[in-house]
Amino acid sequence: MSASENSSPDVDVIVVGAGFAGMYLLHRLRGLGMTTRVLEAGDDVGGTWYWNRYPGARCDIQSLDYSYSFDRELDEQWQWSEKYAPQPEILRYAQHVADKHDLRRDITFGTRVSSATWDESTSRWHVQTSTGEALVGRHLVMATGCLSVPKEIDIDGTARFGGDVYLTSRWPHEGVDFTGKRVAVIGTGSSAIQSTPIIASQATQVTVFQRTPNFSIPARNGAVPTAKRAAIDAVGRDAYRESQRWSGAGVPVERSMVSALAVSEEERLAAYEQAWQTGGIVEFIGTFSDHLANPEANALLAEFVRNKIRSTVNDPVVAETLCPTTYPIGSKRLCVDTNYYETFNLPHVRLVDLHKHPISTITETGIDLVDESIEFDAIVFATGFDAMTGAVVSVDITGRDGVSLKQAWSDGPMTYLGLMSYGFPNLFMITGPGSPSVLSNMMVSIEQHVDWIADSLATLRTDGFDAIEPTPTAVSGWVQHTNEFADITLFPQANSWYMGANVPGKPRVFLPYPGGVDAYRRVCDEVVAQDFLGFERSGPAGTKTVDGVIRRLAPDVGVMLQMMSELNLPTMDSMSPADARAFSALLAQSSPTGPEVGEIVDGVLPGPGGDLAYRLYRPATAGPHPVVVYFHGGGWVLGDATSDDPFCRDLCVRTDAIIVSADYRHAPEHRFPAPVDDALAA
Ligand code: NA7
Repeated sequence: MSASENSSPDVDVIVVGAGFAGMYLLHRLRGLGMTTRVLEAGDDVGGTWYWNRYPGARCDIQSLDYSYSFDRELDEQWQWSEKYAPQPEILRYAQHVADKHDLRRDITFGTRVSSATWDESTSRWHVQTSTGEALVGRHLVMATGCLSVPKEIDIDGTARFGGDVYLTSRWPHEGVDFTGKRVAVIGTGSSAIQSTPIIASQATQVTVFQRTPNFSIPARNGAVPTAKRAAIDAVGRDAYRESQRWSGAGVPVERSMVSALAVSEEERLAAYEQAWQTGGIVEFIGTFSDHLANPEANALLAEFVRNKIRSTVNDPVVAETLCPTTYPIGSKRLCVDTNYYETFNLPHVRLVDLHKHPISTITETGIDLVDESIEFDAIVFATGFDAMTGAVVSVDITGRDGVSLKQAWSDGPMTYLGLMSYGFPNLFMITGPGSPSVLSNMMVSIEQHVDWIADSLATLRTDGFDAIEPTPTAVSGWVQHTNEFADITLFPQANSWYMGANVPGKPRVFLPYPGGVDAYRRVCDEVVAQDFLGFERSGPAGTKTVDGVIRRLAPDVGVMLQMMSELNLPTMDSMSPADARAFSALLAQSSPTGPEVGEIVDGVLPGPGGDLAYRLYRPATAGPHPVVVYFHGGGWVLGDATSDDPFCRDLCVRTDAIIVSADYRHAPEHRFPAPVDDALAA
């Protein structure tokens, strides 16, 4: 045994990043008696909220939700000044937590991790920092945030510009006063949407350079809503926090089970208007159940927002330019603003559509478009991030057999649960790709990941293991499940940073897990309950591999079964046929109506046991059309020729075929093979 094998590691856990994830992890690990070193590039805690100090920066999830739940005393004592707290207040909150829990003594600031190498012989991570320090740790946790590495500025001539250059995500700590300045804002994502109105309130001239318009809804910011506070008090803080954990997006809102297509236009618009007036991205997208899954439903919500833009912006050409039309609403993160669209009514604010007037170069004094030169004193780049994977692979991580994480992820991130990768034992990620992360209230997802990691490390120790790694089967199963889930949503239709599409050369893969915080939490809990399904653990107690795939069911089927289980109904097979039929008819009523077809004919056909009803759907196009005979699902017991009406309409329109939906005799009154005979007759 070599000397290094005998020696203890410097620490049990090395944590990269002292944002909300790294801070809570440090607190948890201390509670377990594990020695921990946190390395942080910034000079203080706060992560995202340390770096993103641009004017107007604030959270887009209400502060009562976007806050830690682990410290009940903190939760009760801390008073947010606004519904959506501004960046300085969120940073103060992070600093307060660091003070309260005396976190800074284990955090080394101003230190970037440059490389991390796994030593298989000793089961240790060797970490090298920008300050020349070398550290050895048993476990390594990347708490590096999802939006922390700015996207490289890829506009020609940027270095030549003689005026001031700012990056929203690296804003000067002393702030910037734009009074009397001519300012260019490049980009129209959330950072630009939050900062532009404030920049415009100071500057003499503001020009916003837009490549792709974004959907934004009003924040309706102000004091913390008394109704929300009262709702929390009514159920009690613990119960409220628990309901966050078991919600779809980490914000407890009632989940609509109604399709946007299943209600009248009047009812739909009233629901949209109410959500528009109250604000909240989760609530707005969630007004109906199918905005993120059904293009037709999505188009209705998108048009509602476009109409709001049209009625806000005075100049119709500017309004139309601000209207997103090339991707479904919600497939890029919905923005939340205060007076963004209104800002374009100010005489000194101008919008440049980069599709019509591309930038040819940045010059010493301004920006040259292909058809115009504009002079500026300052340029603000609000051009986004190398999201989700950027910060993880920016550290030169080398796993087993000298394979780098960058190589392992060259076709897209390969993770199990967004927590770990094969070939990189004892390396964890918090809110990594393949976990709900940016599709959720980050605080809820951070706490869940930290708790899972801390609890798992404690279990490993108790069980006599010191190394853990997912199996290749588990990783590929999870990646497949995540992709299949994304494919039943509209997310892949946008060129978003969710898809890695904003960074040239980055693989086009949907990065977060779209199944929801609640479903994901269930998965993580099940993995542990099934003796760490999908993991190999090793150490003094030997090696234990529990191989397998945690989710095999098609995601839409899984969602349906979950929804049904939440209704707490008796199972179908325990109902009488009459009750089961009534229930199935009730379910059918809540379906959207389906598209218009050319013609619908109801009729009867002669069957072996008497007449059988059918409904025929004829396409609106000129024939001849092929004919599809369709038998409704219903386990031979339920349904009739019209119970799958919306689906048959859809099938008719999409396949351009005549669909004949035929009835059959039901069991148990008519036993097998009666329905098969009926099918043959049809
Ligand atoms: P985003 O949402 O990625 O926005 C970046 C914006 O910058 C977006 O409008 C981009 O247009 C634009 N962009 C990027 N590169 C260029 C170039 N070269 N030329 C012109 N325009 C460019 O980042 P944010 O910081 O605003 O927000 C990130 C998240 O933080 C946000 O979703 C919230 O969750 C909080 P594109 O769309 O690529 O055409």
